[in-house]
Amino acid sequence: MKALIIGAAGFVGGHLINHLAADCGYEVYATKLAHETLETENASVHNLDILDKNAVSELLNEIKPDEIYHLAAQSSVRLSWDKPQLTADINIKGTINVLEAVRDSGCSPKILLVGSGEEYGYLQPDEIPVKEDTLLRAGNIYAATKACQGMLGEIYARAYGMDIIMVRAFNHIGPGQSDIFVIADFCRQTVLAELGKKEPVISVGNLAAQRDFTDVRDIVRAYSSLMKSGKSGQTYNVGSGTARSIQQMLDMILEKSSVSIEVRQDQARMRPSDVPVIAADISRIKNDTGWSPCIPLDRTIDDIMDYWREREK
Ligand code: A2R
Repeated sequence: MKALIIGAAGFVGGHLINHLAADCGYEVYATKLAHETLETENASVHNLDILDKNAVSELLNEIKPDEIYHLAAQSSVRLSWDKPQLTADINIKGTINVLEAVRDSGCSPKILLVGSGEEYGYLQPDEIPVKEDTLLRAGNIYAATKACQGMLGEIYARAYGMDIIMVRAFNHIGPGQSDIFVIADFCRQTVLAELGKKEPVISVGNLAAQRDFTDVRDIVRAYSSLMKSGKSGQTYNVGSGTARSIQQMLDMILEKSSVSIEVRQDQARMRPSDVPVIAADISRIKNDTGWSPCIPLDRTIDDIMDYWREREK
């Protein structure tokens, strides 16, 4: 089985490469942007910018994959406020380029489009945990582009009979994530304080927001389970099913620190619009694939702290 992972130099890509190659025995092809580095023995690596549709077509014709995992994105909510055009270009136009390139290719791979739990936006208390057919009320620009990607996936599946599955992934965390994301940021700041490389103060934004956090290694297992037994044209939530406040997560991280750390609110870390509570109903993926998350949060945080201790030592 040949799998192509588009946008594999990011956080999820490395974990997905390892899972598909080592646990599933796939022949794995992975793409990255020319300026990115992706060192792996588990995949054949190609440069690809999804804004170049001809390049996507050429690569598909060369590889002829059975499965395509589309991860490439501008995936930061914070950056989407500063760079709305770039976010729309990559997340919407880029996805259309991938889908059109598949249509032109004459092959019919199964495609997984990775969207986000952020697409739901402002949820009412009685809508949580949120089911896939809930109205999308995107609360930020990143979320709006991912909602659009999901609609495009449904349209291409219906109009052209393409084998496409949409995912709404809730917050994933784990070793290797960039510290532009909140949990990686807190863990890195804590480790730097432990190492005496910064004062023992952690800068935080909105701690009241509640999110659904899942270990990235559980997330990539979900993606391959969906490729095996997810239904074409269907959208699936992938998350833990539990909402935890950023404050709770911070407390768990600080408990693991070897030094005492002061928490300081930083206005610059507040977002223009923050959705208060997000949590997934994961019955659909459980029913259709048998997947459920299995890595305890405590182990995930230990692994993230160890990742930063190793990187920053
Ligand atoms: O933005 P960069 O330089 O970090 O590169 C990202 C890459 N990417 C692209 N790849 C091909 N053509 C483009 N025009 C393009 N623009 C950006 O996609 C990055 O290496 C990768 C996405 O990885 P991350 O940002 O680390 O996302 P993550 O956490 O791996 O999530 C995978 C998917 C994304 O679609 C998220 O929006 C979704 O899961 O939650």
